[in-house]
Amino acid sequence: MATDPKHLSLDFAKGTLVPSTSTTRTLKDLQDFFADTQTAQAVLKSGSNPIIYEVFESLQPPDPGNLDIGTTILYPGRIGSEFYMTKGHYHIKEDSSEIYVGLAGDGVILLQSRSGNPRWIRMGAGDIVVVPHKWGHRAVNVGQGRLIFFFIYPAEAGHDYESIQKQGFSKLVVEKNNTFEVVDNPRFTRKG
Ligand code: PAN
Ligand code: ZN
Repeated sequence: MATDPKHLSLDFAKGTLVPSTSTTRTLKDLQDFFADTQTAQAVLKSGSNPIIYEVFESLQPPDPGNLDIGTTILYPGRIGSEFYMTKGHYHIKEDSSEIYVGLAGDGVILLQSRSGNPRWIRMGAGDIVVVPHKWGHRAVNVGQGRLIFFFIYPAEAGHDYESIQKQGFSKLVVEKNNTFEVVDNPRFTRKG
């Protein structure tokens, strides 16, 4: 079915997209994703449930050729030594790649193959990260301000969060001496 052309407006500084639907992810949603689950539980128990990120999306019917676009605003902060990050996922339809365009802030995009082969790419304003198909991807905010990026991917891609929830990424991005360090995730078991 033919889709009508659309116009949207993106505020590069704020990261808001109009019109769009928004989703807010808090620590409660991310508690199984941070490596230091004890600290995550302790923060929640203290009655605090910080916002980790917000997503503004313009979604199309999941038909071949359609593209979904949107923005992510990832707040600065850490749980233990691990920087605030998105859940991260693989695309269920494995031939779906994605483009991230950095608009503000200082981030690291963590990528990995299904077997756990890791890569990481620095992303700030003006940086573009190409996520090839089959690569799991997660954004991490290693800066002091908000990390804001634009994304575009096939509407039929689908998101597999479960694999990440169970195993995590093979690498963690942690604070060390006022900067970031990429270290092995002790919870991750390499496959294949
Ligand atoms: C992005 C992400 C967005 C939020 O649009 O969905 O940054 O991250 P999580 O989906 O991992 O919570 C994307 O990669 N879409 O495919
Ligand atoms: Zn994706």
